[in-house]
Amino acid sequence: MHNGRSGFSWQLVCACAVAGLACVMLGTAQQRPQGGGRRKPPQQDGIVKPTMKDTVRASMYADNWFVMYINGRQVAVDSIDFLPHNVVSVDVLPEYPMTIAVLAKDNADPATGCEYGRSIGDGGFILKFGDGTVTSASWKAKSVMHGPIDRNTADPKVRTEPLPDGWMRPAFDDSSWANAVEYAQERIQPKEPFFNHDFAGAKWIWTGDLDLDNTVILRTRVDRPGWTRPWNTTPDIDTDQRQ
Ligand SMILES: [Ca+2]
Ligand SMILES: [Ca+2]
Repeated sequence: MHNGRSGFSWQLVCACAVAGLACVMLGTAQQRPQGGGRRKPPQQDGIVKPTMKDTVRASMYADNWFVMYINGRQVAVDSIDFLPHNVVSVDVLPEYPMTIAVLAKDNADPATGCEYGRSIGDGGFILKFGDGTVTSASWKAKSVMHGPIDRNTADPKVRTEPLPDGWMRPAFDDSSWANAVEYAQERIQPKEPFFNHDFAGAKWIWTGDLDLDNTVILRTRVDRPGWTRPWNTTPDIDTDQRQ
């Protein structure tokens, strides 16, 4: 009978569930330290370490790729260089004043500045941090690769210049750079991942030529007057070293 087989199955399920629960409880009792309380990890006297409460979430979207430095250190790189368009979202540990420096690239052939053969593509970058930092025209922007010059796709040529020494470092003087230019979202036409993240209040930025400036560097400094580090430890590691 259908009902009889169903009842047998439920008995079996219940028996297994009870046995499983007993095993879990036994395991938990064995792992719990004696005395019942949770033990604190050993900690050196006077040392205060940063915690996840000190971090903020950083979200970035680039058309088409970017690498980001905070206070001179590389902290994020777009994991997908071309397509599909994606949002990179990471935890960062801000220290103020905080210099954010971004190198962003449109999808462009280094030899011609074109994409898909002889087409001209456009760029765009947007960022928002959990501390309220957003991209805007207050950022500085500079192009280091431009083309095709005069939009001449029949005989495409590019203009490049070397990255300035130390362009990502806090002490770098960007006062001669132009301000970034804000672009309307309709002009950028971001793809779906953008709408699944919080970019409220952030502006799309680039240099003054969204089409022909294909590699750009962007900088800003975030000040928090009166801010002091809640922690007193400093890193011993040097992440620039690979040994
Ligand atoms: Ca372009
Ligand atoms: Ca593009």
